[in-house]
Amino acid sequence: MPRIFSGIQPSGELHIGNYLGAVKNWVALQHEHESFFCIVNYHAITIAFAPEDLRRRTRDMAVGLLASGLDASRAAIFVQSDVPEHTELAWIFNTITPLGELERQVQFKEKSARQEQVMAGILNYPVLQAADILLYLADTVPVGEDQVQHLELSRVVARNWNARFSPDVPFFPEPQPKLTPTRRIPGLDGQAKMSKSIGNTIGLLESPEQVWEKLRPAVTDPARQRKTDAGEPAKCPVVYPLHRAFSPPPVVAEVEEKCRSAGWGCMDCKKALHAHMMDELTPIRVRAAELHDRPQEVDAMLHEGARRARLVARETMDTVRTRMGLDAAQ
Ligand code: AQP
Repeated sequence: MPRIFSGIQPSGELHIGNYLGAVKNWVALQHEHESFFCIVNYHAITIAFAPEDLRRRTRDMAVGLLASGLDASRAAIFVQSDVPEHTELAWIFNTITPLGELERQVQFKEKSARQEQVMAGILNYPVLQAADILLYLADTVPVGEDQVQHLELSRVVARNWNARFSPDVPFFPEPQPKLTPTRRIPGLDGQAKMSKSIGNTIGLLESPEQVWEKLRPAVTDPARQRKTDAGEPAKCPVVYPLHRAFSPPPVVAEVEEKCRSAGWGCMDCKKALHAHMMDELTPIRVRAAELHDRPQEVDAMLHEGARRARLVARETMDTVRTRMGLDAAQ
């Protein structure tokens, strides 16, 4: 079976952008791929955090992933710090990655601009990401659009290492992104992408009331000042894209027609969206509540995931150490 890897940071609550851009795809792909899904806590410590929060969020993330439909009997679901080979390979990759490649990463520029003092971890983040993926020799990485540039860097890393240490038959594959039709979910502000660290999110596990409180004031096409003003769905930055993600195609067609003819006001449109969102999200919320009450089961699943991941990770590192002459004492 072809192998896939993907990761998610426990840097905040799982939101519908993560779900639509990545996790929903993981659930679909786990059936036809040998799958490794990692809660990347070493990535999450590149921004400010409190240890107790990190511990809780890591468990909550596992619960959210399982409730979304990941199946621990098919996929290895694990925490990055339980597999030390990730940071070992990242160090090695740091030694073959030109600084300029890291400095031009858009996410580095954006995240470092939000911080007073920029730590090296923010710069080296995509090197660790390359190690995450290549440790499992994964050639396909289901991610949202924001990760495409980082994957380009993973290919550069794979190419550089192969050229130096495995020139005849490339050892590392060059991983390609696998995007969904909902590859970039906008945040509630209608400007930036939906993002945990910006706080413009709808949480995957929020109650119908909480979701409505967020949807109600969401920006729509500015041309629709009154209910009788006609609008253009393409200019509606949040509600229309979410309809496309959650509502069945006949409803999306109706939304388009009712917006252009002013047959619905924006509030009618939001109510319809809310109903379709909750149809999909309520069963996930119910499953998550059940899993929350069984923390030992979640922990056992994470341990088993790490055990399976380490079998592959150790094998990769054996080859890497041998090819690089890092095995003198063995
Ligand atoms: N708005 C989004 N639309 C589509 N996909 C998204 N992803 C994130 N935001 C969107 C995808 O979710 C996966 C996990 O993301 P992550 O948590 O590892 O990193 P991120 O992209 O940095 O997510 P956030 O929410 O923006 O977190 P912070 O604010 O902590 O950096 C990835 O596949 C990502 O593409």
